[in-house]
This record gives sequence, structure tokens and C-alpha cells, in this order.
Amino acid sequence: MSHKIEVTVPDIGDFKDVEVIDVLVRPGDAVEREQALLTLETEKATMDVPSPAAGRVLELRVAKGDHVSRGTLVLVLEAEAGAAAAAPVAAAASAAAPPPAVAPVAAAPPAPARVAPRTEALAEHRPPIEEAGFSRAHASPSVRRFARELGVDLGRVRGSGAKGRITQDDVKAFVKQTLTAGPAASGGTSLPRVPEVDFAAFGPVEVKPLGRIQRISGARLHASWVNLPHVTQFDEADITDLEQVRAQLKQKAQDLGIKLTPLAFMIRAVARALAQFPQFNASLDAEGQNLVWKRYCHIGFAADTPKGLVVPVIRDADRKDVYELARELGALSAKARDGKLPAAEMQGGCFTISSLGGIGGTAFTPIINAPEVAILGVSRSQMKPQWRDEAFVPRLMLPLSLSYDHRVIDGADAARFTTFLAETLADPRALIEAVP
Ligand code: CAO
Repeated sequence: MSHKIEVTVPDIGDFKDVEVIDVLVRPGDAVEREQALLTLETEKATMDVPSPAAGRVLELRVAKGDHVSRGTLVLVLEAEAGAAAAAPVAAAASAAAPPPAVAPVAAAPPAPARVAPRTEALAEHRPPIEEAGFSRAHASPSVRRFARELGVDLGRVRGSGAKGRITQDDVKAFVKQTLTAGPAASGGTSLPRVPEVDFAAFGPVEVKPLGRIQRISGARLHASWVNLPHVTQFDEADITDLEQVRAQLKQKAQDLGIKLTPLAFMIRAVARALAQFPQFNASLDAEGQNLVWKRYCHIGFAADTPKGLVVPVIRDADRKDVYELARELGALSAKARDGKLPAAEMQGGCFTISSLGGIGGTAFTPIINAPEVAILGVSRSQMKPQWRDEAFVPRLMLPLSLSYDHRVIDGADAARFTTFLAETLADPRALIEAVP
């Protein structure tokens, strides 16, 4: 005889109010024991809630986006007759047969130091794992672990299971195909590997999984670093007059509830430079054969948050004055710091500014936020002697570091861009006037 089981969230450690990022089954679906039913995501790990028995899904009690804790009822299952049920409804509270614990995915141990020789051959010509795609892939924790061990990017594997779920056999087939096809299958990418070190052999260590934002931005930064030929052009802008003007306007802005920081002026100046040099407001298409020229000007800025680096985007920056830009900067940075920035407010950027000026430093080489083609790094301004009219005079100089994709931008254009930017910042009149 079949019987009903109320499936609840098992022990998930200290986590509470964890987000359901995926519901993998629908009412009526047949499921196997241990098959993943939902995927939960904490700051530290993604984990699947497995089915305690084989059977059929009767009712779903949660949806994607809901928050759950240990014991939350997630689904009602009609267990198969004779199935090794973990906890029938009547005995749900019984401690005799607790449902299986969830298996953390992101917190899984790192790949073993040694792998089989055939796998070594795969490693030679496999592209790096794209973490965002990997965590989105439909696969159980054990399949994820298996893929990690082999260095297989689950985002590239086609699933043959229900609703495209990836099985262990799919991973094996992918490995086989890659080994047979050789480097061409992975786009010819062949990166030497960083040596693996047993850190614990040299002293005490603590292992903590990367945060979600770090995992996502790390993969994107890596992709940009290995795919785009970066060159960085350095320059300095004389912002002595600009800082005087800003000091005069600061109070007026404060009365409006706005913090008028140097970054607002830089965004205005960059918007003008992008209008003058539209190739900096372009992107290569996926095949790298065409340049897409954008007729809009959305500018992103890197914001440092407790959970990692995010890039909020100011829309139509070319149509906003410095007050409006400063207001949006403040609002978006506050949302970013509170972890409340919706994905839509991080999308559509044409060019990024990374300002470390409030912190320090003289120059750096920012990584382009691909598929954008350039990024401006800004360091801390300093009083420096400048040769003017036969004498040295003290001027406030702002260091600029422009990294650009050399497939799209020539060095001469980059030098013209930073020269224009420095001239624009040196003469603040145009930056404070109202936008036509
Ligand atoms: N030189 C000297 N001082 C500067 C400066 C510069 N280039 N830029 C800003 N400052 C000053 C500001 O004037 C402000 O001082 P006051 O309060 O006395 O006016 C102070 O530094 C702090 O500024 P802020 O950080 O509040 O404001 P901001 O607009 O400059 O920056 C934001 C906002 C979100 C960009 C910043 O908070 C931040 O997160 N920066 C880090 C970005 C980052 O991590 N980049 C690296 C990414 S990896 O490539």
C-alpha cells in the first residue's frame, strides 16, 4: 500500500530563512529516493533537498523565491508501496527515521589532488568552469561533486534526465566526447594549471567557501582576463578647479540630501568622452566579427560591499546633471551595501568606472567588465608640482588608469580618450551646467 509522506527541510546547520532558488519537480512527477526536489541557496552554499523515498509528488507547498528553515513543509509525496520510506505522515515527527540530510554543493571538498590519467588528459584542454552556469545547472549534489572532481563545467553538459536534469552518465558522456574531440571541442583553450599545494602541511589553515558574489564575479573577471587582450593607459587630470567648485556646491547639494562626491563629476566627464569616442561605447558580438555600437549611455561603477564587488548601473548617464548622478550614486551604493540591489540595476552597462580614490593608491590595472571594451580606474588625488609659466605650482592631480580591449581600441584612441577626459575634468564649467 502506498502512503503519504510530508517532506520537510532537513537539518541545514545554522541556516535560517534560506532561499528556494529552484523547484525541480511538479505535482504528478514520479521521483526516485534521493532525487533532488528543491535547491536551496545560502550565502555559503547551494544544497539540494532530496526525496526521502521513491513515489509521486502530490502537492508542492513552496515556490521558487520562498524562504525556508529546518522543518518547513515543502512537499507532500505519495510513497510507493514497499518503498523504503524515511518518515510516513503519521510518523513524520518520529526520530526513528529522519529524512536524509541535505548535501552542500558549493561547500563540497575541493577536487582531489590526483585524478585518473584519462582525466588529466581532459584537464589539459578544458576551459575553466563558469561558476554561474555551474550553479544554475540541474543536477544532484552527488553529480555536482562528480563533475567537480573531473573539472567538468556542468553549464556545458546537456541533461538527459527529467526536465533536463544532468545525470552521472551525462557527465561521463561529456568527458568521453571531450577526450575524443580534443582541444577543438573546448575552443582550443589550453591553460596551464596552477600547482596544487597542501597548505595544511605548512601550518594550521581554515577552509571557507567563497561567497556567492565572489563566485559569480570571480568567474566573470577570469573570463575577461583570459579572453580580452588588456592594455592599460595611465594619465593624470588636474582637478584643482573642479575640487574648488565641488566644495562650493557641496552645501547646496547637502541641503537637497545629496552627497556630491568626485565620482559624480567623473561619470559626467566619462559620458562626454563616450559621446566623443563612441568606439568606447561598443561591444564585440559573440562571434567577435561585428562591433555593436550602443546609442545609449549607461555607466556602471564598482561598489565595494561587505559581500563583495558589485557594479550598479546608472541609466542614461549622459542625460543627467551632477546632482542627479550623485543622488543615484548614493542610492545605488546604499542598496548595494545592504545587498538589496536587484539584478536589473546591474545590467545594461556600457562602460565601468572603478574608483579607489576614497581609499588610496596611485594607479592600478582594472579588469574590463566584458563584453564592455574599456574600464576607467581612478586612484587618490594628490597635490603635485606642475610646471606652469616657467615655475612649479602645486596642483591637485587625479590618477586615471584606463584598461581597454586592444581588439577594439587602438593605443592612440586610448591616449586621446584619457587626454580628453583629463581636459574635461580640468575645466569644471561644462560639468556643472544643466543637461540640455
Ligand atoms: N581622490 C581623493 N579623494 C577621493 C577620491 C579621489 N579620487 N574619490 C573620493 N574621494 C573622497 C571623497 O571626496 C570622500 O571624502 P569626503 O567625505 O571628505 O567628501 C571620500 O573619499 C569617500 O568617498 P565615497 O567612497 O563616499 O564616495 P565615492 O563617490 O568616491 O565612491 C563608491 C562611492 C561606491 C564607488 C565607493 O564607496 C566604493 O565602493 N569604492 C570602491 C570601489 C572598488 O572596490 N573598486 C575596485 C573594484 S575592482 O576593479
